Amino acid sequence: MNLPDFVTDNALAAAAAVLRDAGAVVALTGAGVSAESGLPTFREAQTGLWARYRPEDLATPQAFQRNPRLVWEWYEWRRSLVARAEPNAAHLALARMERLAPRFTLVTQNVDGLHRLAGSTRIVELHGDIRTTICSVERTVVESWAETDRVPPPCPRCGAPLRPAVVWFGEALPEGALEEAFAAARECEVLLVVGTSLLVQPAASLVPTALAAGGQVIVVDVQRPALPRGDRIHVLLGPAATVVPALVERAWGAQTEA
Ligand code: BV8
Repeated sequence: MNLPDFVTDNALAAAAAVLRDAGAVVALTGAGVSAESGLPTFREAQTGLWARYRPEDLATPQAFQRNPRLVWEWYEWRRSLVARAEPNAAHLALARMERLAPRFTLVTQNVDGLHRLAGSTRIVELHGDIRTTICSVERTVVESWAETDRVPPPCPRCGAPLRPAVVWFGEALPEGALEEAFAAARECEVLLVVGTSLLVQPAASLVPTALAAGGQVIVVDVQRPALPRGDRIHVLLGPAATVVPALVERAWGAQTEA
């Protein structure tokens, strides 16, 4: 597998050895793991009519309160991109890793559902799921609603505006998910960080949590995220869909999966 220029064979071999010897592995993914599935990352400038908006300004309860139609239409646009997206080789390699590592937890900040489509099962979704719609008041899932020219459509039960089942900035993460993610990070020998700028909290704190517990951190990204240097931090610079499969291949070769 031809590696990107920035990933030396030694760096890959060292990271693969750490991964193969680990009893418990946690993977933390961000928008970068879905970039090669054609989904724009959060920090990339958005395209077309959304170019003039910053995601952080739209993904908030205040934005929804102020302009529910604009926020709903932004999510409809993103849902249309997600509906056309397929898992890429990085998603598939992470699903294979779940079957090869003795203990594995995938913690994702993404809301696109591509890890599940790739076959991962032990998934902690920190920021929800863009494909699911909830009532903005009752917070219960709404599977379908009557045709209407009202945007956002009203909840069929209480009439409140519908919204996507994602965690907005300023909203609490799902209790159970947060606890499960931090417990896994405290117990893992290796935290594999793929495609996240580590700018969003509290997800980004999983990295210092794993390091404080004595774990090793392997980072796969096209640029080095904000991280201290240290001998327990391995950085593999390159696109996830190339580097993650190479890492799994190097660690476990053609070993059949459990
Ligand atoms: C909360 C869903 C409290 C919506 C998202 C300290 C502690 C606690 C909170 C805070 C804190 N400091 C600040 C906060 C507030 C805030 C926050 O973090 N703000 C930031 C902007 C500073 N956090 C919150 O509000 C959180 N809530 O803490 O609540 C609370 C408690 C009790 C009661 C009430 C409140 C909620 C945060 C969740 C926000 N929702 N998503 C939606 O999607 O619309 S987060 C959103 O941004 C995404 O889901 C994603 O998780 C995140 C973007 O991060 P990344 O995934 O990393 O994406 P990004 O574009 O940044 O980076 C892409 C990376 O990929 C880059 O590194 C790039 O180089 C790389 N890349 C690109 N291409 C490739 C690649 N890598 C590999 N291969 C490639 N091909």
